[in-house]
Amino acid sequence: MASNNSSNEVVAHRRDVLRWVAGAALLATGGSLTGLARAATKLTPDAKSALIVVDVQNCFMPGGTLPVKEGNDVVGVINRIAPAFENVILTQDWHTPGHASFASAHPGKKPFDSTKLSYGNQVLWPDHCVQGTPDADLQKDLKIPQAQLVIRKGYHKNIDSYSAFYEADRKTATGLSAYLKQHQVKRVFLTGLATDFCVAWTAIDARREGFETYVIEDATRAIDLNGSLAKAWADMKAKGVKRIQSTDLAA
Ligand code: VGL
Ligand code: ZN
Repeated sequence: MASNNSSNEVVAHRRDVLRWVAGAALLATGGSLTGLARAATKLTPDAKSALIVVDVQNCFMPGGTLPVKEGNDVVGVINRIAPAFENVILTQDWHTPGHASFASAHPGKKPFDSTKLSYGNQVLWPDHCVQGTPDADLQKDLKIPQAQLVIRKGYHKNIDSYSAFYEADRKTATGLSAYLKQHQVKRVFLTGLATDFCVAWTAIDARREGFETYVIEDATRAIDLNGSLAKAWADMKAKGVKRIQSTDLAA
């Protein structure tokens, strides 16, 4: 029957159109099916997710004592995504005067040299983020009123702590893992400074503690000392850390 035929044709045509749209979408993502899935599914932070904002402090801003290139650029990105998170943790690098990670505490050493401390190799930094100084304050434009915990680290004079979970002796826990677990957090999203030191070490320890771990790349900036950034991404990847962009979030 004519009417049947034409409606069959419409169905067939619609199917072709759908096939064409799927093909075009696949082409647009460079032929990658995972790209297609990524375009379709955004990550939605839930009650089991926490945003961790690492060391967004004056010391790491241009003009601070250990400036990270474009360090101030993370603030806007973090402010934009933070409202999507019910759980937000901030960290602060919080060193004693004369801290063991400071080159000034090691006669004959200069900033960015290395030395051996009791727990292993230590990069030596300019004096930075000293407890109670304006340099150690959180960057003033960071707007995350719901942040529930500020975790300070690096306050033991003879031990550094890049990670927000374990100090550099790899044994002394900060308590962050237990805190997150008691709040039923399963998934952490990392932002802040610096990608290749405090963010990377925190990400790798988050995996060690069993958290699903994402680093939001455009919400971080790196120091990149002797190839440290490429090495950090490779180490994070090897531990199952997922590298995403802020646009991958439904935020
Ligand atoms: C950091 C070097 C020294 C960081 C802290 O926040 O990545 N880097 N202290
Ligand atoms: Zn430090």
